[in-house]
Amino acid sequence: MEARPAVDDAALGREAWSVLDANWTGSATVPAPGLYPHQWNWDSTFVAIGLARWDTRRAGTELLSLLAGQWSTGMVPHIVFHPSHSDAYFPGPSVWRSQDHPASPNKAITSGLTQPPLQALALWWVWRHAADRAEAAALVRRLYPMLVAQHDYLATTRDLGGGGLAAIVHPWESGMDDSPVWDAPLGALPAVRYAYRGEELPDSHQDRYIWLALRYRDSGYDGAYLRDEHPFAVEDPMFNGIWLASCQVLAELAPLAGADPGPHREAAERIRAGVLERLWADGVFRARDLRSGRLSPVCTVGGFGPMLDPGLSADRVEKLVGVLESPRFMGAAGYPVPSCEIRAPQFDRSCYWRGPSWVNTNWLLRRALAVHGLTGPAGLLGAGTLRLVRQAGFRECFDPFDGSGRGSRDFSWSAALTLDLLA
Ligand code: 9WN
Repeated sequence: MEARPAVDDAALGREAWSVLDANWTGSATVPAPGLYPHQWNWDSTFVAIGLARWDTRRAGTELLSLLAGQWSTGMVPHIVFHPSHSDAYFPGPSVWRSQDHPASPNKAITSGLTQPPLQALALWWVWRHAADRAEAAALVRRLYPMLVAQHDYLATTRDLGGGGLAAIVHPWESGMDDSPVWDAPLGALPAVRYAYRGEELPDSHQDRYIWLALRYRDSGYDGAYLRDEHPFAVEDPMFNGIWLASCQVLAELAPLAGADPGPHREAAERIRAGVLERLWADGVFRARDLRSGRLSPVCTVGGFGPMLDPGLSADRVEKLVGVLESPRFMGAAGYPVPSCEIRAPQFDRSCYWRGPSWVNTNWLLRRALAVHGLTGPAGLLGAGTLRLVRQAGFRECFDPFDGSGRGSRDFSWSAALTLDLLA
């Protein structure tokens, strides 16, 4: 593995700030230089979490610039495009055509999909840790109605299964693009091939990603189409676990905005009932494919998402922690937390969401453990994550056995969440 000279906490913190400053556009932080030149939804939100203790204003600007891309339906897009780099990432604005849709914002060009609804949790994190309390309270008042609209959108347009959960309609919406969880639903789609490549190549998942995005776009980003026709609809435990945690903190924030916390508590109860009834099987949470009715046979880091819920019962938490600490995940890895269970045939230590460890999911799991008072395991997870970035730098993801870096360098959420872990 690549070795770096040992860095102490102060030097690591300085390096993290310089990555964040280099990736800052003036109103948002791009995920990484080059490969991802636009604002991504959960990337930006993790950056706001990392900034929360240090710079209230910048964390707020990050969230506000993302929410400037919110559609009038309440949907918060997975990408807000930087206008001057529009051709630098495929699929770009010409594929999504957001400007042609009446619900899209006037002043931002966006994708038509969303990503995990982490914004309320980030806002709460900012409010809880803010050095500048007045600034944080003003931010809460400003963002609260936008987050209510986002949650209403999920509870209505995205409850495609009728069981109180939000369905994702594209793997990109999970944030875990190539997770083996999507293999079965993607495999059930017709074979497609795209002329955009200008050459005859075998059908790939990438073709199916584009095909799904175009079908949804060509429906006019229509909710009834999603319910009745769209061939990809999955209830994902991480997406819904994040939503549940966001509902709970929105209940805490509501009084600051002069609003009633009751509806957020009720929403959290509905989602909790939904994940338990629909996604719990064999001692873990699994994604439900609404089109086939099947639960995913493969267990991934996403299956721990509902542990972010402080209301999850102690016996379920115990079972989940048992799986997390077993050789299926952390027990056989040198570094936390493999994105796919190690014993699964699909596990691949070097391929994005099919095996490598990620700083953002480590942060979420550390938070989930802390929420349940498991400070010992939470501390170990935080320390293991810091070991990764100390040794390999702020990489996009890491080999879970030897800790070597994978994917992009100078990756923003790896840097930002390091600042939080160092606190
Ligand atoms: C598609 C930006 C994004 C992250 C996702 C990660 C990857 C995009 C891609 O990069 O997804 O949205 O091009 O593969 O999987 O989590 O938000 O960093």
